[in-house]
Amino acid sequence: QSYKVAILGATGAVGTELLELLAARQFPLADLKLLASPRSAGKTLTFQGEELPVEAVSEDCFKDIDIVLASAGASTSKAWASKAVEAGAVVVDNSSAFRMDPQVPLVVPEVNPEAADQHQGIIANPNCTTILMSVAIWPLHRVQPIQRIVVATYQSASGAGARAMEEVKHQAQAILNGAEPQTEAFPYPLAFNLFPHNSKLTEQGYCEEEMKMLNETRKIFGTADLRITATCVRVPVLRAHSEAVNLEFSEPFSPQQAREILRSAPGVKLVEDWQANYFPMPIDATGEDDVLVGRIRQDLSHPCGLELWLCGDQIRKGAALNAVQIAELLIERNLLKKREVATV
Ligand code: A2P
Ligand code: 11C
Repeated sequence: QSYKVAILGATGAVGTELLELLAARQFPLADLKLLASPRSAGKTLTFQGEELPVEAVSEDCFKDIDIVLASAGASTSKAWASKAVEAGAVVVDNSSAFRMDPQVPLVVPEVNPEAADQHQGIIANPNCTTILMSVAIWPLHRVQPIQRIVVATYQSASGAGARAMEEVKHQAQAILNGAEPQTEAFPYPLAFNLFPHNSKLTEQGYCEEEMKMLNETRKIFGTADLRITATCVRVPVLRAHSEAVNLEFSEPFSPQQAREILRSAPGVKLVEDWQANYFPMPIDATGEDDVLVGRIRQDLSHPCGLELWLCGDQIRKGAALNAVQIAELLIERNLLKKREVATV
């Protein structure tokens, strides 16, 4: 069996990666439709050596589509997801539009694949920082429930899209040429700089990105009372996010045991060379499927505390790969609507 797939936001950073992953993973495609804004209508994108046209998203473009992989921002998803569902598709949505909707499963396949079974047409892909942290800490949480998480993130430009990645390169060039860096996608120059995450601030003093980590992790883990605090920071890295994670358990959790668990955990690669002081770095995580985890150590300030450091490709596991894995899960678990299944 093969399936008709549409990518909404095909021209973006995540959309481009979705195209690569569908090809690399030999996703069973009957047809692939590329959708973006009217600005991109008439463009073409290469898929498996073939030039495919990009269409502007429209009322009738979801007809006969089985799966929509949406990565065009929350407002675009809010405008089009229900239309795609009405047309009979299942939408895997990478935006924040529906993540906290109780009717919408929020899925990291290594953590809560069974949540997908309850879908009603839309499945949400979590925020990138949340996906990366969840993959790394869930295997520990299963052995001994985590009581509290304190996390600081070091987030790359890619989280703000393809334009932002170009902007940081131009800024670096401008600075090296002695010129003023220009800002458009970001509020401040990012090259040779960093700033607290540029999402909207809430009344409690946390920014939206930080609140996403709190709320989404709780929903994915199914633990409404898990205590989490986060500080999210944008750093001048192109496309992999890093996170310093402090975990508190109710009993001591030895670093050695954590290492053993993570060595065989799905989606995780243990990267530690203590002699060489070599641990996960965003350049090593770039283009990788796995979340790189290392620098696992006892928290000296708390007998039941554990410290770890992780890096993961924001565009890949943080977005596109997780979405494709969800689509694969829909097929494996027979969760596409019957009438939508296309035959070759
Ligand atoms: P377009 O290239 O036509 O603007 P990124 O996250 O890298 O910035 O990419 C965003 C993606 O979302 C792009 O593919 C972009 O298409 C698409 N997009 C943005 N706004 C809309 C919209 N109103 N309708 C459809 N697609 C949109
Ligand atoms: C960032 N995580 O790195 C954000 C981008 O809710 O999907 C993605 C925001 C989201 O800036």
